[in-house]
Amino acid sequence: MRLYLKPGACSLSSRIVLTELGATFDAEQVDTQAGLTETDADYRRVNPKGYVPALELDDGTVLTENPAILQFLADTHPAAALAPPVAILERARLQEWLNFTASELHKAFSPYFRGHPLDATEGQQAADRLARRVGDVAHGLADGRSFILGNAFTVADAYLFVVLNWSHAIGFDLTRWPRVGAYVARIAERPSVREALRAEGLLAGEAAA
Ligand SMILES: N[C@@H](CCC(=O)N[C@@H](CS)C(=O)NCC(=O)O)C(=O)O
Repeated sequence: MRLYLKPGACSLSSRIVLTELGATFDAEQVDTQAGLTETDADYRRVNPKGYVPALELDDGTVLTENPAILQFLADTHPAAALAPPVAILERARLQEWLNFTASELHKAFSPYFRGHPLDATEGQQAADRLARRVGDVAHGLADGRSFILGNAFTVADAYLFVVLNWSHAIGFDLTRWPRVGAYVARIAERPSVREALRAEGLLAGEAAA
């Protein structure tokens, strides 16, 4: 398998899951602006949508969209139990959190990554929207659970962690939501997460592997 990624981007969640699974994979960085991979391949031929992640399977098939990739990895490695079985409510819960993370939380960060500073009004609107969505995560963790579905780490935690962790990059303070801050810190300590962060040069004080 080959994972197309940008360091620290949402593709990191796929890397965390591949690492958690102990899967063998190649990692290829993409310059999405230039549309080129680090081996100078035309990325649009891999993923015409132009963004990461994309997962290329050994037969050349390409799968895109974070929630699809994460569930595919979990479902093809059932022994790792990174997703509840299909057709039970817990699986729908997993999808509920994956969809929320992709379409609500992830997109609430988008204004901060547009490449130009936000003016005061835009900044306030973006902060309010993001606070609302982080509050939704706090609500999901309100019963003191360790992971977003309960007591076990799932692919939803990999994606939720990666997106919430952008708070540090944009200077968005999570202390208003102590359970969310503790959740991010807890997931960050997981060996697979540390290994994936290290591989992308994101472990404080350490260079990229
Ligand atoms: N709907 C896509 C969104 C993926 C996405 O937003 N990828 C971002 C990085 S997190 C990206 O590649 N953006 C283009 C860029 O940064 O130039 C998914 O869920 O996989």
